[in-house]
Amino acid sequence: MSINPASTESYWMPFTANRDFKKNPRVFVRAEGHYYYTADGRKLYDAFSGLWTSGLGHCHPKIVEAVQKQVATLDYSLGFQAGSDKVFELSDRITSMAPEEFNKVFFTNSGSESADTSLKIALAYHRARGEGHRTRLVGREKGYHGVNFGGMSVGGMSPNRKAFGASLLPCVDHLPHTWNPEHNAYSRGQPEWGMHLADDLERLAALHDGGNIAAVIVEPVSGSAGILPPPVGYLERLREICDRHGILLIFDEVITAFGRIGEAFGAQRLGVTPDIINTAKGLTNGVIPMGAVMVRDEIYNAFMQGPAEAIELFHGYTYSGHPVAAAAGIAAFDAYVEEGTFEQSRSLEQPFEDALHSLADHPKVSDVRNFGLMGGVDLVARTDAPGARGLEVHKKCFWEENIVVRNGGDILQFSPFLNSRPQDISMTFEKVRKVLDSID
Ligand code: PXG
Repeated sequence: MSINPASTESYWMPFTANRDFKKNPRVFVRAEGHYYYTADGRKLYDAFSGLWTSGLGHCHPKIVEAVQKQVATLDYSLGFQAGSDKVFELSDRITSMAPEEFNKVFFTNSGSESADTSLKIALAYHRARGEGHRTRLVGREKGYHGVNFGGMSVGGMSPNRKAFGASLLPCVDHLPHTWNPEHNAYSRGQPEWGMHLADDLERLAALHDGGNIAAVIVEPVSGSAGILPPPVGYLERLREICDRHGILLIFDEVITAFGRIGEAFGAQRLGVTPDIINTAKGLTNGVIPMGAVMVRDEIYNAFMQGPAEAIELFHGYTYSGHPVAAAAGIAAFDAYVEEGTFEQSRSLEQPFEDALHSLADHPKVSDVRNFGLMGGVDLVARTDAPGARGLEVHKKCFWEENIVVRNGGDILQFSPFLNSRPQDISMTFEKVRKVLDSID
């Protein structure tokens, strides 16, 4: 078994308080099912299922076997002007579960790459149809679409943007976010209030002449910003406005796809069909990095013109459709279907909602929100130390309660396994309450 690293100094950790972390590193050496293990033999319950990634649990035997077999059979395959058998198979598996208009998939390696790929496809699609003047992109405040330049520009989480302000894409607008504690605090599921906020897109269409906007990108349920479910009627309204002005609607389903909200895709659960769907994370159950962008047939078809020997889209990654990732994806899909994972996820929604909202009366809690198996708990921030209380909860949960709870600043995020045991869901919130009681 590996041991704790002798030094943690050389590694510049992502989205981490490096100096604080390195004083007392939290390092995993193994995972199995719903648990992580540390080098000193501690076993921790994972209340975040990886990073929204691993809904089936860690080291799922079928996925492990498929990856082991694939890496020894075809470790890498040229992906440009050639492809592996596995990527074609995975592509069919994804489209077979998608809304019926979606029959084409472009592979990436992450959610960030899916975001930038979708924006590029939207711009190039309009150009291919002779509407190259559609150059504007619309995101939303509090939106998260990864960390590359496109996704960062349409994203709306200010800490992720502020150091790079001068280099953000031009021609980007943001819709207002939908969280307003005066009107929709402590909502269970979709809040009743807030549909009208979608009308801001109509305002932007008037401002820019609707004909100049290429696409709007939103997470059907905002994740990173703290779980903001769409108000009732909001996504429908966005869809209507997009249709009226010929704007493409992109759903960033990096979190919401593959059972997290009880269906293969959030679009199906929420009953609104976009034009492009971005995925990653659960596509391979987090085992191998991979993302996928699905488009409606008419988008793909718009590119299929000119000489058949000409490349239609000058975009792609060395690892697009990597065979080992594709094998992991196929095995994940097998498991989702054979184990009835999406139905199981749905059956856990009510116990999860009840357990999550049991924290609502805690004096250190200022809001609680949920949709599907996504939950957010806002903590009251300490004066002059925003984020400190959230990080302390994460650390105390890790060291004292043996559970992994994610904090984004002072917001605690919960992403239970899609096949959780109900008693582990209750245990999670009992432990979090205990930690909240024990800190200032
Ligand atoms: N879009 C969405 C909706 C995401 O949630 C990305 C894009 C970027 O994916 P990659 O694979 O490039 O990281 C994400 C990622 C959190 C948290 O605490 C969530 C993400 C990343 C970091 C933190 O909720 N999601």
